[in-house]
Amino acid sequence: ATSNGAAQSSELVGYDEEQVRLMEEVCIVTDNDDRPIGSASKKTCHLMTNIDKGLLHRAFSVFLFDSKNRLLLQQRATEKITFPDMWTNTCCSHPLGGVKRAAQRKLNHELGIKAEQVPLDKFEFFTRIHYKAPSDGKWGEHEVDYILFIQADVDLEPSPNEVRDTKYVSADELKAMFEQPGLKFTPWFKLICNSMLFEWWSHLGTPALDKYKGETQIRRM
Ligand code: DMA
Ligand code: MN
Repeated sequence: ATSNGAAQSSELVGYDEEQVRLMEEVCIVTDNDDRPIGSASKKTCHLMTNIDKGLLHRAFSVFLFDSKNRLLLQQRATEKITFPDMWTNTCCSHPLGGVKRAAQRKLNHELGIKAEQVPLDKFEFFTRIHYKAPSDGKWGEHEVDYILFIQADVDLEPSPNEVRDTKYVSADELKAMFEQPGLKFTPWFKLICNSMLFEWWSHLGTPALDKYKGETQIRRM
């Protein structure tokens, strides 16, 4: 017997207990222009039956670069209910308050990075992307995703329940990974890679990057 509300629902039978528990977290439900219109559980927000009716929620994606301009990738744990085992950007989740504070908290939760190594004022907001992507038929994503960069050298202690592997890559090394058969990437990471990422990355640490920051328009992808 369990008192866990999410665990009792048939959709979540057979999944990792901790990941099932996290499906009870709350997400901000928004309209197409990212205006909050309510809240719903992570489970509700990620069921394709609800996404197909238009349910949309707010998310964030962190891209962490080290001082050598290498991007930190993670491979999602096999235990993840959505997009398991796929390679993706450093860290993603759903904010309840400020996205930078949520990013700092999730970098610690997923990767064991101490808050003092990723201070809030080091995060740079670039833009928001609105995208929809199925995971396995039952589950999927439909988000307005805040894209954040941070450049910092950090110590990693990944949480095995969240992260299967990590890897620092240069832009060329990432492009080579895309050619490797058998590696799978999350849809939102591919969307960002196929649009803005490599251009922004090429300007990392230079004033030329500034013009890309703080975009007000939501990019529809
Ligand atoms: C959700 O990420 C956010 C995006 C941008 C896909 P996630 O599935 O890793 O969220 P969580 O870590 O909360 O499970
Ligand atoms: Mn989501």
